[in-house]
Amino acid sequence: MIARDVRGTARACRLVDDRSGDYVAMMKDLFPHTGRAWTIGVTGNPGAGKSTLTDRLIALFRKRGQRVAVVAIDPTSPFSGGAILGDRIRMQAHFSDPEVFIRSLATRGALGGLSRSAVDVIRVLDAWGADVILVETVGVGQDELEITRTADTTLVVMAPGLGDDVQAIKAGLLECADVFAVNKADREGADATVRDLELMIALGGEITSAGAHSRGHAAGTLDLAKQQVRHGEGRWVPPVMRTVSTRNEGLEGLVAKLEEHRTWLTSTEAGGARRFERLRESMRTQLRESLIESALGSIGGELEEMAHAVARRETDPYTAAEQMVAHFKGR
Ligand SMILES: Nc1nc2c(ncn2[C@@H]2O[C@H](COP(=O)(O)OP(=O)(O)OP(=O)(O)O)[C@@H](O)[C@H]2O)c(=O)[nH]1
Ligand SMILES: [Mg+2]
Repeated sequence: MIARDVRGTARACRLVDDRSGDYVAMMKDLFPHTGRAWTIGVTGNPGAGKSTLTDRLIALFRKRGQRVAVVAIDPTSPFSGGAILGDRIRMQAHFSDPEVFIRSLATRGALGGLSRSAVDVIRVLDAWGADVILVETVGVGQDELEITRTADTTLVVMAPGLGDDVQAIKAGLLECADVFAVNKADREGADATVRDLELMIALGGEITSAGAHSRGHAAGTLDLAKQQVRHGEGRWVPPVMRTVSTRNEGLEGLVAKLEEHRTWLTSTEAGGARRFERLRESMRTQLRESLIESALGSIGGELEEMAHAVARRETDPYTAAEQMVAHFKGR
């Protein structure tokens, strides 16, 4: 894989999927070879045009001579059954390009679930030598939000006429957004979506950056709020870009903004702090999963017994959990 072998890399991805054999040992070995890739999360409502946009982004990055990896997450949600097939069709042109690696990940019931697999696969592709890793997720569900939080740069794709537009995207997703693309800008309602988003960003920024003293009086004008945000602690203000990915319009401008964000991440104190925060967060997730795994392994049948005891009302779930933790610690 480190020799940039595609088949080896695919095999490594499967090891991650199965979490079998020497998976952890492999992850340890390859970690020193990671840290070079730029991870861009592409998220947003079902059908907003994420895959079409991703396909265009692949083409743009390839034109610049960069190696590109794509991780398409299939949430197997009621919204996008068959998403993988659709994604594959939309990115078809790149499948024969040896400098492009496309990998799909399905939601699994496995412990640690999707987000851990995604983080690991991203590391594998980083070690493979990807310059850019595009991670497509539908912006619904906790798992997906978590994945979005692991990206260096998060692109939120919106489309006009998808119901309540701005209201439809989750607050958590809004917090994650570094750049917005109002895709399908050829459709009616794009202007309104752009306006709503800009207002929302300005208000959100004002509330968090100006803090307590601005509470209590009505929000200022859009421009005023924007100015306050821009001057606050080197904060990044998510730009709102228009794209028509089916016609390849607005993509160069979008990439320019994504790159601006990358520069912000790597060259400012606030960006560095955010990168560190993300790393710490991913380690916390890893720790939580490792703890649960080893606790369940060590407790064994006790969980089952405790559940029966709780069902018979001999004890309560709180005491049961405390006892199990005590036993686990004592081992
Ligand atoms: N009019 C118009 N249609 C677009 C544009 N971008 C994508 N589409 C169409 O919108 C549909 C959905 O596009 P996808 O790229 O599959 O959207 P997605 O967000 O990946 O969808 P899921 O993965 O299922 O959530 C397709 O039929 C695209 O051809 C655009 O800019 N304008
Ligand atoms: Mg898609």
